[in-house]
Amino acid sequence: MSRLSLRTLPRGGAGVRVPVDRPRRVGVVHLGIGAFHRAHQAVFTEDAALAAGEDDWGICGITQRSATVLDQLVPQDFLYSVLERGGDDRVRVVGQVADVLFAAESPAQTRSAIADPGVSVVTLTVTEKGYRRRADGGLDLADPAVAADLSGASSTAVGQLVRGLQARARGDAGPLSVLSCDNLAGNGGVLRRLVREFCAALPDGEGEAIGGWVEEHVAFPSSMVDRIVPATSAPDRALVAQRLGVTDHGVVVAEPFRQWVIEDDFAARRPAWELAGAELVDDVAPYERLKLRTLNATHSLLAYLGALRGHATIAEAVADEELRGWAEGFIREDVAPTLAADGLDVLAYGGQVLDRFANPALRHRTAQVAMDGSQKLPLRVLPTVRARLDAGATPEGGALIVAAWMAYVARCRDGGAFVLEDPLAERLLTAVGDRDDAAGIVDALLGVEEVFGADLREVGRFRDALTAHLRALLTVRRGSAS
Ligand code: CS2
Repeated sequence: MSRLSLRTLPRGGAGVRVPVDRPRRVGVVHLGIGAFHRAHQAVFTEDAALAAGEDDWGICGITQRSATVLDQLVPQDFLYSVLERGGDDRVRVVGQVADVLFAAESPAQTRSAIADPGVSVVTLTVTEKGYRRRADGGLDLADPAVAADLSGASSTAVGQLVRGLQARARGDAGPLSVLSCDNLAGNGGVLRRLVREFCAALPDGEGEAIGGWVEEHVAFPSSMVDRIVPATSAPDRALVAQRLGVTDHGVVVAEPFRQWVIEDDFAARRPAWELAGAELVDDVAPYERLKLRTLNATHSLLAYLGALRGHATIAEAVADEELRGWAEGFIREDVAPTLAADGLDVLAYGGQVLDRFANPALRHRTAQVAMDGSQKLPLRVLPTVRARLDAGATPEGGALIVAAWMAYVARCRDGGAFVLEDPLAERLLTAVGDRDDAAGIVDALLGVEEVFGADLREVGRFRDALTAHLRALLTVRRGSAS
């Protein structure tokens, strides 16, 4: 079977959609062109460009970690398909990506892409850990990759961005909007702060000039993104090949649902994303809070508790009635009261989220969502925990999620099929050591300030709730092992 490309592009057919027109020029640079971007912002951008009749919103994708995306997309003229799983499994070929660069191999081209006067938007999906923040939210200048970028390397997203902005300032290429699409509350403000701190840390006064230019020319709108995009599997590729009649090495899988809420604060032209269903609003914060604290937190609950119970996928975990009950209890008892002031219907939203998780065709692995817990819990679970504690309540559901993560870390220490994929893995496993009592494990992990700050370990009520949940989780395991 031949491979997907402009030459072999099929004409479409039942349940297949192919690009009508391809962009003539690049208008967006995207840092972190993984599966999520390709199934989310790229689709919105293609729909927006088609609806507005604009052909200058091609995407230049930058890959940070490996050249895999290049191997997938270059031989295919950057075409790839999105397989929408659930119901009738639709295939859509997306043609909005116009170029892909591997930053480590092409730092100069990466800078030129950001400095191109035709580009007016840079978007990012580099995951929580890609921001290289300290626990207090500032740029981690002690991180070796950040330090290397400050002296001229180009391996972190913030480093690539600032080097590109310097080139843009030199070339007087005009204002730019930088739009973070990662699951961080206030992601625009977070990124602005990191860029400022990177500029300030540049040697020899270099930073002052670029810092000033950024303040005047760059906007950092926040945004909330939502679409479940699990890792692609061999059966997904086979299904696409069968539908298209050509093979596609770049297939991404997604649920039918997609949402994008964007703060309407741009410094220059942007794609007409509202024509593709995006919501442009004055304040994204309530949407971000709702999604992070409900969807993402419950995802983590199902990932850790599900994995501990031997459920391979989120759909299996949410079909486990006890786990679904705990997820509902967490949303009702902990999340809803905390978000009451936002005036959104948390319970209805939570119900829809759990129904989306139940989509059996997605096969989203619990181990995938369980990754990087040290980076995710502080953003999606601990704000709820702190808010409940401040209100004088004990967040039982929040404590259950944290305890499940702790049990998962301990389980990874014990080996077998469990592997701790986390930038702090070594630190966490060393902290746990060979402890196997609940109080000892809670004590050791609560002491990891990068995750829990210095406050939570002092709250007796929280520590007690954690210990009780962890004890129950460890007992079940011992029971089921014997
Ligand atoms: C998930 C998210 O992997 C995870 O941690 O919670 O990637 C989730 O699927 C997306 O945020 C959905 O929009």
